[in-house]
Amino acid sequence: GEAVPASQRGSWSSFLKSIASFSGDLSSLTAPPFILSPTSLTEFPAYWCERPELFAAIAGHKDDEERFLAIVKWFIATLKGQYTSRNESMGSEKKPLNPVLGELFYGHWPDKDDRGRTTLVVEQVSHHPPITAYVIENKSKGLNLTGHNAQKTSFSSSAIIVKQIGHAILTIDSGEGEKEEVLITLPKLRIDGLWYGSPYIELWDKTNIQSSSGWSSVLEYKGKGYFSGKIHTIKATVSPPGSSSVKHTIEGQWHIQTRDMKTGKVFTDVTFPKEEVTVGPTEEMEEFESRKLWGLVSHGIREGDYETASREKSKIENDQRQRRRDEIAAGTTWELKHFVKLESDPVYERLVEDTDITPQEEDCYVYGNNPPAWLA
Ligand code: 0T9
Repeated sequence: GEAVPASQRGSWSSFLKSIASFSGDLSSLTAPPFILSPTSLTEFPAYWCERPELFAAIAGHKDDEERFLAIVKWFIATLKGQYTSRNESMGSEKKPLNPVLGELFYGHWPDKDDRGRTTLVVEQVSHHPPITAYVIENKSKGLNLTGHNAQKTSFSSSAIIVKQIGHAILTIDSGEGEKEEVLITLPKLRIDGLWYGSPYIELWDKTNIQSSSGWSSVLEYKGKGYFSGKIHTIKATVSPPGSSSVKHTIEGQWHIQTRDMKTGKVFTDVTFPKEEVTVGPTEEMEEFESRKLWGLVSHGIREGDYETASREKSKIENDQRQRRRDEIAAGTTWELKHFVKLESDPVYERLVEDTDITPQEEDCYVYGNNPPAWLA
């Protein structure tokens, strides 16, 4: 492959062979150095808020329909960061660091232009299988996004197929009357470009956004060769309460622009820079905060010092194995810091009633509200 350094071709092809003969948790497979990312998966939930003004804008509408359109707009605008930003910053999709149980990631987006301050709390709530839980809050606007993420991977001819397990619930508290609750399901992914050593993501299938106000949207994803022949294509339809009739249709490419098909007006435009999350200094972090925990590994990967990276990674993994052994010996289990596990999410159950959205199949996590000191 072209993007694979000559010295790593052998290990890349054996990595691909192991992917092909394997399904389940890819995160545990050892990959050649050139494809390693210095960033842990616990940082990924920040992608939900890299357009903080669009998130805040959701709270700015009294009308149910207008507010719902603001939700769809914010959601579509997050896709570019979620699914193409590694290609932009590192040249291709890379294999993220596999978080340890209890790994934490904290950050915020400062208040600016009346948008309010938005905070992020992430915790790795399971290691096998990897599950990441997060909460993003803008208290001054009454917004809370709580979600969790896991993946089921399989291999099909030349691509990795990723089914995302998990969902997000957006709660909007206007301070008057009942809170609005909105379920967001997650798209499926296809990772192509593997043979050349330059993986990239395409989205497929769909996302449902279902609000307790009754407004709903189905967002369909297609890649090259489907409805427009273009990459990263999206078509969203928005329907009023109690009806499957379509009131709005939005079409375009999620990494560039989409338009409202009725008015012809631009609906989302992500061709200007996003705002990365602000994170405190690493020196002040606790042991399990992602950038502190992986500091030496990430540094090694960034500097091309893979010997140090792999030595430091082994140290972390051995420490984890020892902790699990100690827990078994002591008859204890790891205690989560911020999240509580539920077998089923009552909000999900309620919102999918009378819809054709798949019933919840996985455990879920709710915020236990034990905020880190800096956030309180
Ligand atoms: C939630 C997102 C998710 C996490 C990543 C599949 C993937 C792990 C999960 C779904 C975020 O909101 C959005 C974006 C990217 C997804 C990752 C892309 C990826 O390749 C990894 C998997 C586990 C791999 O590392 C596969 C091997 C690698 C060599 C291909 C680059």
